[in-house]
Amino acid sequence: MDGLSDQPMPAKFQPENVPVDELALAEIKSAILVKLTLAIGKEASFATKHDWYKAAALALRDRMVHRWLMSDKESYDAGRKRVYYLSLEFLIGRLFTDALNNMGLLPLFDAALGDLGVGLDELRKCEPDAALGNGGLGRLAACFMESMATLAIPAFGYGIRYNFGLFKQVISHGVQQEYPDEWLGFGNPWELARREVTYNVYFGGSTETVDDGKGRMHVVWHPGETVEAVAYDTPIVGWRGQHVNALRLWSARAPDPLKLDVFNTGDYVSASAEQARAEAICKFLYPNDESAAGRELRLRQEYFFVSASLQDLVKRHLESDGNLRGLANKASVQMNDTHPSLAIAELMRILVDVHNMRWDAAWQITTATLSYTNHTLLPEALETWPVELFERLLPRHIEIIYRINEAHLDRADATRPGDNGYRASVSIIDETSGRRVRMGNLAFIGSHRINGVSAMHSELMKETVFHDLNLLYPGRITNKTNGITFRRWLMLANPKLTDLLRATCGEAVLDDPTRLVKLEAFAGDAAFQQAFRKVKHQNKIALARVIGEKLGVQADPSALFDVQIKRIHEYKRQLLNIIETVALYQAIKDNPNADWVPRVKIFAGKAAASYRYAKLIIRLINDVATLVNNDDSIQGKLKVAFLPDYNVSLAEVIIPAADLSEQISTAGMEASGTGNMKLSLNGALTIGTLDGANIEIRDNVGPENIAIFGMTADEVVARRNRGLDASDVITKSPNLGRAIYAIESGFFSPDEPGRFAAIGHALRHLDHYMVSADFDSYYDAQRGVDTRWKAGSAWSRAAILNTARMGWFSSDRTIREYAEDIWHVPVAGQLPPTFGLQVR
Ligand code: B1N
Repeated sequence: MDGLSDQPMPAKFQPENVPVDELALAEIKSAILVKLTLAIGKEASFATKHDWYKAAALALRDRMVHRWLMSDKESYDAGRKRVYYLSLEFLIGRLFTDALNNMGLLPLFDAALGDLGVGLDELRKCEPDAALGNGGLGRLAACFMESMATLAIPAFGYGIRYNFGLFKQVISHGVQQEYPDEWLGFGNPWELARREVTYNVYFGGSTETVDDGKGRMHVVWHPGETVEAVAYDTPIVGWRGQHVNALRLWSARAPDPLKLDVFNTGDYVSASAEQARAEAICKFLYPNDESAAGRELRLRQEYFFVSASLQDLVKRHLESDGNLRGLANKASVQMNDTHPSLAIAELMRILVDVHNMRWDAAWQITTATLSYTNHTLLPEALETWPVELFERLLPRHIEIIYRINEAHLDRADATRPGDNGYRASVSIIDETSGRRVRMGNLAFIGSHRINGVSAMHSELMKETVFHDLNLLYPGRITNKTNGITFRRWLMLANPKLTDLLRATCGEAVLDDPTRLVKLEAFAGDAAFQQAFRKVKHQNKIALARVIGEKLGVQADPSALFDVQIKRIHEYKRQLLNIIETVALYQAIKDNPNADWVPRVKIFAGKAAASYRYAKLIIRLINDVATLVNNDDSIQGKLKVAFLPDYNVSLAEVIIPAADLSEQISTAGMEASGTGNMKLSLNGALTIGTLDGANIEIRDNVGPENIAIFGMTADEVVARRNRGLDASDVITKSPNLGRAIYAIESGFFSPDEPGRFAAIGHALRHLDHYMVSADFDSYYDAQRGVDTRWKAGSAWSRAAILNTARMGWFSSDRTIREYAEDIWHVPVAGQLPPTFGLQVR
């Protein structure tokens, strides 16, 4: 790459460079000081950074709450339809600068805090990440919340207020260790406890059929256990602060938290046993990503939040509309994967058992109200529950599910009389190994729309998991390709690039990302390329500092930063990446004075605590790192960094600094991916397979600006069907053979030579994820990347074109599509002209 000029960069990101208004500044300073004194109870001279953060957050929250109440009143007065996004995961990260930015208050708070002698950036770091999610599915829910507020859709997010979020990852001698994430330890300034918004959620017991005296039979549920759900609301403000929605998270408590009579006998543990049992429901987030938890507590979590959320929305509807017949016109419920799919049975129970509605009418309302997003085709992630567990925990719901299934199977029989195979495959009950409830089939049958999350994934849904159901209910499956919020993943994460984009595309690019295409005209411009490279370089210096601090590894910011950041999973193939690293290391050692492109291989991601093979892959990456980083003979041309405890905040530092984005899943297995979008938007080139949204990224950025390699999804299926031994490809590939041999023979683990024997065995004999089979194609694609990197200007051009052509991947676009095709709600711009606050 050619030299970087020293021309000064624009200062910190300031929306529209508004000059700071002195009066407003004084008001903010005083608001922060008032919070510090009256809400925190501290004098400025004794306040810690954390006290200042909380005071500033509370001052900001006040300003959000005003808009929130106005948004609420407006939606209520206009009788607008509401969207309810039900999700067991919301991977939010930090909210402070996100909310400041959307409220247009970033410059003002920055100045105010500066005057008060505390730096905004220091305070920002005091906020713990809200990690109420595992990965892409949870982060998508957070991006969607922000986009729904931006588009002024009256919406609630519903989920669980876990006391412990996703575990903290510590790497000790290369090994992942998990520690509890006490994110609420110092309180949470964003949330408002709504003790008055409490619902009873019931479990267990039995059902009874009674005559209602008017000749109709009626089922009564006599539950065995009651848990209370208490609401905690977090305001989510949209871009430009026009609209604020609530993220409503439920906390569990026992109706009788302390049995005083038992306590008085001296049995203190039994006295609060009920409370402990209730609280277990919201104790922690299941740390599994793409695998069904299968535990009773998980089913309790699912029913708990579904029941509380539906009771809440039904109550809201009744308060304004009086009866439930028009529910589907006023409420749309989106189920984020099958985790909330009990909503189908629960809404039927509420309509039929509680509100005496006729079954058919209730069913029509239920399917018109609910819709379901599928996020994975992996068999291990498709939820099923033993019928026996259902009978014990949710005796009424299993009856309802049977009745739904009866009508559904009648329909199947009518279309394919006598076809028992078809009947068995579409049934909600799986009878193949014990009787189990298939939540995916339940979710499908109870929804008017079922969507996949990328074009390819939605097509595969029709061909695989939902093939037979799609025949029975044609037209229900639709695609909604994922998106990301540009406010967080461009403006906040990459203020320097944002400034450059504003200067080049105009201020309007902040409101309309399709204007990024204006960059195309500058893609070949030497001066612009230099400015673009300078931004990237500065971001790389910042990341190199983090790598140095956390790992003691020196990363040269002028090297190619090659990034793979995501959950550790076999199908995501971090193993392919690290084997290529080993092969490259061996090639450099063979010929250390050749013209190698210096690379830093950066990895980050967590493995589920129980996923042993994924943890072994982490160990391998770290063992390879130790050896490679300390081998002077390669003259620093290759470095390997595994950054611990990957989370939203770390992603915000890594993504703007990436040159190369690794999106290398086995084709057909990654439903969409969203990290791929964040990296490309920030000017990284993608090396990737034809999988998930990579295909649509290629279609947008152009095939010449992305490095595609490997087998297609069809070829993967074909090869699997032929049998899985990989010896054919290994024999043909000396690079691969040598790399595998080094790993399995203990070259990277001399203290325990057999440590990676299982990996060697899997690569040679099973290769289910096609790591061996795709290796040569990947290795060649990487050498193509090297060649392009050496031609500096061509690289910059491709990077600029990536940024220029990613506008379509804004989650605002995704949410517009949901609003139009699934929810049938208007969005900002389609609302009556009187709508909206006059903010500026
Ligand atoms: O959902 C993301 C996609 O971009 C990813 O490709 C996909 O892998 C991810 C069970 C999951 N699918 N399934 C899960 C998470 C937790 C759990 O308990 C499954 N996550 C995805 C957003 O669409």
